[in-house]
Amino acid sequence: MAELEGLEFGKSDFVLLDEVNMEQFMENLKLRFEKARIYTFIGEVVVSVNPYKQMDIYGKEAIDAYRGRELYENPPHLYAVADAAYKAMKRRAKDTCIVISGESGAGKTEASKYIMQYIAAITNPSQRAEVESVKNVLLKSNCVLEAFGNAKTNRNDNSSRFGKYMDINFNFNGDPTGGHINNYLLEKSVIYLSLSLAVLSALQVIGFSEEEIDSIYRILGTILILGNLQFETDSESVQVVGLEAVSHIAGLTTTKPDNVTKSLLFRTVATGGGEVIEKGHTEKEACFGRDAFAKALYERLFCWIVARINAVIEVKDYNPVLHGKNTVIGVLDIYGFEIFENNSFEQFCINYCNEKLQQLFIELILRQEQDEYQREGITWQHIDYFNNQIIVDLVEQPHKGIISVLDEACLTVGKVTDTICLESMDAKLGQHPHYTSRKVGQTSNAGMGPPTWEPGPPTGEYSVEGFLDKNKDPLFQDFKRLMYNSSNPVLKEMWPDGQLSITEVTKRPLTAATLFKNSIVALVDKLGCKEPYYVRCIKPNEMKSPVLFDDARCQHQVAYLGLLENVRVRRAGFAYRQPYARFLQRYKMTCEYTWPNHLMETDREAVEAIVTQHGFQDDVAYGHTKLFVRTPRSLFTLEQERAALIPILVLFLQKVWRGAL
Ligand code: AOV
Ligand code: MG
Repeated sequence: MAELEGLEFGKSDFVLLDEVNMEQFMENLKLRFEKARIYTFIGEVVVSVNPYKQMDIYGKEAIDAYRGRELYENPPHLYAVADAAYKAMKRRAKDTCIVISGESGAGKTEASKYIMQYIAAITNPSQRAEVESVKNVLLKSNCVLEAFGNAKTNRNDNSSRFGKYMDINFNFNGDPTGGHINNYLLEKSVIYLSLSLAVLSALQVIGFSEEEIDSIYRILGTILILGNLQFETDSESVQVVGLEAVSHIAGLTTTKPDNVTKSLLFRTVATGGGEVIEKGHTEKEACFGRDAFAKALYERLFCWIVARINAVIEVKDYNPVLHGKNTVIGVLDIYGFEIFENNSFEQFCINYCNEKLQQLFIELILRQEQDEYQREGITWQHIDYFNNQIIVDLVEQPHKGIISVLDEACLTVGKVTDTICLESMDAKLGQHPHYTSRKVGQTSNAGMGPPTWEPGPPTGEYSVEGFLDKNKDPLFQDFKRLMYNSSNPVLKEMWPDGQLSITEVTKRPLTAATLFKNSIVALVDKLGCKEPYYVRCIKPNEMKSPVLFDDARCQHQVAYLGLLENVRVRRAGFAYRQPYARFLQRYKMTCEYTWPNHLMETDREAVEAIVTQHGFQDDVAYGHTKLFVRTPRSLFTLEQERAALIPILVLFLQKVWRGAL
């Protein structure tokens, strides 16, 4: 618990509040924000409030202050968490992850960048060239992904429209040897973008070839032209307005103009009798096809870029026997919870993802903690918290969750409209305490989120208009084939499914919602088996103002992030725990009764001897199999003593060894 700063800056760890209640929590949070102390601990969790101004707390000097230090030795900072995760990885060979959460504009992406910079700065002290190049690619990849995947929204000028989970692999030296990026792309709304010189140079550093970069420009050009392409209906048939657009697209994608026109105006369909025919689009269908094509071009480009970066940073030739255990730190920066005036399928998915991550937080920090105390027979008062599993279930339960109803509607043959789909949701979910729906004018809305539970996450209201289309794969096979037949190998590589003939594609692909759900479930599994570190970001106001602390908005976030419960659990709990044998192994040298071996009946008694000799018996509890230590400070003393003893022991052992020779 950091106590290094004066109290005029508020308490640097919420665990130190006189009383744990919302009022005191908010008072402290506000005071610290006003005093430009944007970070505060809850034990090992960092709460961050977006300062909306440049802070002089990053950079080399600060990094040096945090490097290798214990969490409670310095004021709260992202660097402290990054260092804790790094130390756990290096000292205890643990896979760790840093999960950054908070709503849109709360500062997640900025935090993830500071964390990456910290890790880059503290590793590879010997400047080995191959490690430097891995670090370089990891850092540069961010710039590229942001250029392609961020956009201005109402809530954030630089909003991530994709989620990013980056694993960084480390060798036994603690130096990065590679990594892997998982992207959770969602909003395929095309960002018309022009590549800055910085992005171009980043692409080159990562190792994109001239041909690949040229192809990226060509695809972006194609997307731009598609955005302006119009159709007209004369007499019976639909035409493209202005033929130069078509030849332009054909030129950029190295395809034949006739084939471009054909894909824009017709679709190939297989009849019931197995016959393959070409069916002309209506003007509306042609527009729909064009937009789906542009979005798919963008999506495939993005995924291809990620795959390309992964190929560069993938750990190659790692031999665990030669190189020791390969450990991982994962950094998760995902799109934050967002509610706009009008919320659609994308918001629904984004918010579902955030519910899942909140669930993981509850699971790991709150529930596991309580369960463990119970298991170990340690007296402790149970803490109530809102478990959002019920909301997660509402979305993802097989057969009766929202996604399942949606999928069913998408698979139904015949005309199913968004409204009909909503009706079947009503039928299945009408009784659910967190589900309501209503009709507003022409469109229908389904609400998700607790109407009665206060405080709770914001109630999400989603317009079902467009849900079905967005959930289906809306791209006609003709476009895929067109791209697959391009003589540009880069483009062709992005469309392997274009080689399928129309009769081969009858198998229903998984829907967008199910694919998304599967990827988030896989993500949560991945995070769940690592030692988690959390950064909880709070957005102080809606104006992007550096001086405004909107009490109500902040309190709302504190509530739905479960921060108060987090403090309670932490306060009631113990910062550190270890099985007796492991504790003994590490610290037996610090006590005369346990070194080199103890003569007690049990390991537990031996551990008691160490604890008593160091005088922190009031700060611990003895579980069935583990020792629990309340404050890290006690442990710090032990660590220091151990560190001081090691060189002496080594010297001693060397002498013994030489003597034996
Ligand atoms: P987000 O990642 O949480 O939103 P960002 O990290 O993009 O939010 O932060 C939004 C903006 O807040 C940034 O562009 C900065 O102007 C400012 N900001 C955030 N953190 C800091 C900081 N530590 N110091 C200075 N300015 C900061 V979204 O991606 O929308 O969920 O999908
Ligand atoms: Mg972001």
